[in-house]
Amino acid sequence: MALPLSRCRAWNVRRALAGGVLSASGVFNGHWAGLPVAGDGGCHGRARVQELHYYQRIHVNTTIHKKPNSSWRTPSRLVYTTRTKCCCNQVQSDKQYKDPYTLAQKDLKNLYDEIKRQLAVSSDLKEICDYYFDGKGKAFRPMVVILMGKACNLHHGKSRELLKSQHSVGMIVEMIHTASLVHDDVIDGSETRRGKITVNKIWGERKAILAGDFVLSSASMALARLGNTTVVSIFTRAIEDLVRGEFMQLGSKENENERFVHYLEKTFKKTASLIANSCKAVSILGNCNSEVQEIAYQYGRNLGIAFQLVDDMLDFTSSTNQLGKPTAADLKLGLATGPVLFACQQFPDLHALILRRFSSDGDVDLAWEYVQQSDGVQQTCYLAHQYCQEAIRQISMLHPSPERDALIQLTEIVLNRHK
Ligand code: GRG
Repeated sequence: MALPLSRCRAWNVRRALAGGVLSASGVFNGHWAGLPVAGDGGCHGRARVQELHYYQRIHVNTTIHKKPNSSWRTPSRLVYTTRTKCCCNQVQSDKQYKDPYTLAQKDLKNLYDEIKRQLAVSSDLKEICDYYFDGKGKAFRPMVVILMGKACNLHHGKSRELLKSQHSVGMIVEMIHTASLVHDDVIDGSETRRGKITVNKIWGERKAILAGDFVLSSASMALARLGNTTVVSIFTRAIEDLVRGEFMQLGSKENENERFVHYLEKTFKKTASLIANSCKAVSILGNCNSEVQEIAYQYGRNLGIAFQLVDDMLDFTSSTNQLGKPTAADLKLGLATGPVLFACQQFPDLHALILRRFSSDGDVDLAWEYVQQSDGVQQTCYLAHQYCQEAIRQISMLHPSPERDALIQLTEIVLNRHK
């Protein structure tokens, strides 16, 4: 019998909540990392009152699609209209949501050249370090940082132009991210990344580790040059979280509920912390008050968790060509991500496979089949939707601006991305 999808989703997420899995009071490192909760969405407007309407069409219809394919998420869209009202309640303008990449393009243009200048060394170390800064990455993190910097500047009535220090944060975040990818590929023994052969496969593991270290140290120098100790400590925390998140990924939990908490905490540390903290850093550099700093942080945190949940979904729904890396990679590494954890609620036989990290013959194929037969992918997508909605709620507290609207638009791009 086909269950109504919305009810089925709600049941699973609610069941997780009842088991303490997604507790709103679950605090990780001082930051709540549970399911987003709805709030009052307070308005920071002075002369103008801003209204945001959004609604959700989660799925074409409400029955489970047993075999999701890569296009099933396409109709899943958040649709928004923003109306700006004067205090006399007259609508002043309807804002068109801008494409985030177009809006950030000017500031993104020379990013990779500047990074290469930062990595000022001769010898083959330079060649290895430059390898991924070829302009082929999505530059997702710098784009978020650039848009956030401008949205924060405008919120405080300053020029929309990005400060030099804020621009440097865009560069620093991409360098730290790339250094972590180089190390990650060594840990996982990966052979391809961004459609290219990995650094470890071309130059060997020892040189890859050293190149990652070098990129990280160059990023640290650029950070020190900003001369802001608060921003330095924010990034130190983000780097610590990256390492802790990666370390957490090496372990797991026996208990089903603890496993989900562990997964979300790992997701925050490994992916969302860097995005959240770099959003906070640009708000600090723009002299924003603590309230706006928190909005920037929370937007980045929620968007970052959603980004990783979608990444985990793509491992089951995308093709190797689309991703630039093999699919089912997580299962092959022994990792139980969102789709598997949700599938385990429907197919408890998965529990044993998760515990032995899919190490027996046929485990990977069997787990893959369970996930395809379950609604684990849809559940993960639904959870990503929830985090995106919270990201929207947070960023909507800033004054309307094209950059703020682009950050809202970005949540949809995150949910619908295919690579
Ligand atoms: C800080 C050097 C250093 C190491 C930290 C290895 C490690 C320890 C952390 C790994 C963290 C890691 C690999 C996170 C992956 C996050 C993620 C989803 C990456 C994919 O991001 P995309 O899709 O990739 O933005 P592109 O290739 O487009 O940049």
